[in-house]
Amino acid sequence: MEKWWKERVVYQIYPRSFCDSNGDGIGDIRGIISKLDILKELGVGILWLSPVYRSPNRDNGYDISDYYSINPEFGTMADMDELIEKAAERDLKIVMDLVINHTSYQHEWFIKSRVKEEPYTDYYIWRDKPNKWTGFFGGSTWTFDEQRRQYYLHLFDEGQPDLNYNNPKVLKSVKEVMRFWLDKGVAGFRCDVINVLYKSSLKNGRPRIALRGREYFISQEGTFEVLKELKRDVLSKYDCFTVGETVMVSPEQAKKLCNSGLDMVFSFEHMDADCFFIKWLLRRFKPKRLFKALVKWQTKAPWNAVYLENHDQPRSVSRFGDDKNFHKESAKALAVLLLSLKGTPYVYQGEEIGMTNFDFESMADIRDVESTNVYAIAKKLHLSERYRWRMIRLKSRDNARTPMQWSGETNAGFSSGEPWLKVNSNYERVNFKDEYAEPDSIWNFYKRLIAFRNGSEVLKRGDFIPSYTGRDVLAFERVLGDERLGVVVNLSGGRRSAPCTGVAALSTHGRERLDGELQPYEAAIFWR
Ligand code: ISL
Ligand code: CA
Repeated sequence: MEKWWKERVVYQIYPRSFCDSNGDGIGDIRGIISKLDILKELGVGILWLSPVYRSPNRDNGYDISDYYSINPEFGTMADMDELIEKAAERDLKIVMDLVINHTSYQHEWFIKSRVKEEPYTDYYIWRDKPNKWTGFFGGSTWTFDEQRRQYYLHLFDEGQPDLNYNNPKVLKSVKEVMRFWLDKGVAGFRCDVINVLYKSSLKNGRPRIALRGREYFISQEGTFEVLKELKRDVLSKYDCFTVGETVMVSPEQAKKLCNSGLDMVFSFEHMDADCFFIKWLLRRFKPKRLFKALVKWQTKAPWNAVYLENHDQPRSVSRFGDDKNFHKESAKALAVLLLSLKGTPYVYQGEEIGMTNFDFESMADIRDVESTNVYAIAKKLHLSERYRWRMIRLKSRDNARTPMQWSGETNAGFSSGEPWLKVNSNYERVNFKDEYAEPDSIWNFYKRLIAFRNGSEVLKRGDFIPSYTGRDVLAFERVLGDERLGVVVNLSGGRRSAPCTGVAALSTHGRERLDGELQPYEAAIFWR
């Protein structure tokens, strides 16, 4: 028997945009509870919730002001307990987002740190003078605090001060937080930006276009030590798992992070298939770049967290598929890719019904702090209005955050009130209710694929063996003992041939045999 977290498919919920039970326009925990049966039917086995803790929402919950309470917008601790219980009744495990690189500036620790109240004086990183580092959302990583008359470090928004991992008291507090949630019965953590925790120096570092200073905060020795300690003192005492979100790691570093206590990591190399190194430097998407990065990680990392979408990334069908001419086909082809690679697959809410990027027309509709910051910086750099909007339209994180489209009714069935972020106007065409009813839909294809995977030892555990990486086509095998499954994916709007013949187990085009010829965006899993 493999570990359960290697065998199950994960479903990521962005609670704010999932389902609103009380009409205030904000998704909530009771909304999630109301959808558990549908998620069970889809076949997923683990639910990862983006942060639901108390937060002033500068970064939609990734700025936590109290790790021990639920944001009232989302419900109460009693609702959370009920969610964990009702999920368990259906054998669904709940995974929490653990954001411990930083807290909110409204966290009690920070408020006390500002006035040097012990033991919080050194919970954060304070300096009399800022260095030249630049942060994830652009601009300086330092903000002056009037009360303390010093600058504090924040790799993200100024509302997200970084914790000081040179202070053992910080780690002690973090361990308490983790135990609290594990004792409640959650099954693990998705660890936010986990490889930047430890800052080994505050020297300027060499000049760079993005993330100056990173040689002192990415994957530093101190971070590995922190992870080992968390594993030893907390994680190893529970039947749980961790997936680390890691920025700029190589497969070798991923291995090291896993040896230090994480069970798997989200890497980002395949997310560069449509940009140069940072997401804002746009270039045209090329399937081959995506395939190459995936194959590299498949063959080099110990165990992958496989994903094509999350709450920070544009929608995959708009980005790697064709949401205009081949919406259904390309969404299904991407599903085959996601669910047949080796590793634990992560489906992001809405991906299973082919939700697309937003159709907003101006910054007035944008809510994401990263987008507004970057847009302002681009303006200062005198980039044209047109280019700036193109950047936002293609890459804004709000693309993935528009409300879940449950039906063709008012507000896509997400809420009876005005949603916090505009619904995509294609909801009458793209929505769960219709997808559920239509046997040949994307949702039903996901359901069949997940069921197939859940019942297939070779897909869950088999080796990954690449067989063909073309410009638009990827083919590989999964092998376990003498069982062999072939997988082929065409990510182009043209007909392609590829070395694949066999009997189809699952096909995007309802095909029974593979004969080496593929239709636009055709993909299949087949027996060789
Ligand atoms: O969003 C990104 C690219 O679009 C990344 O730079 C992202 O900010 C980075 O991967 C870290 O993401 C995580 O931590 C952030 C939070 O805003 C993100 O939502 C979260 O996934 C700070 O907590
Ligand atoms: Ca609500």
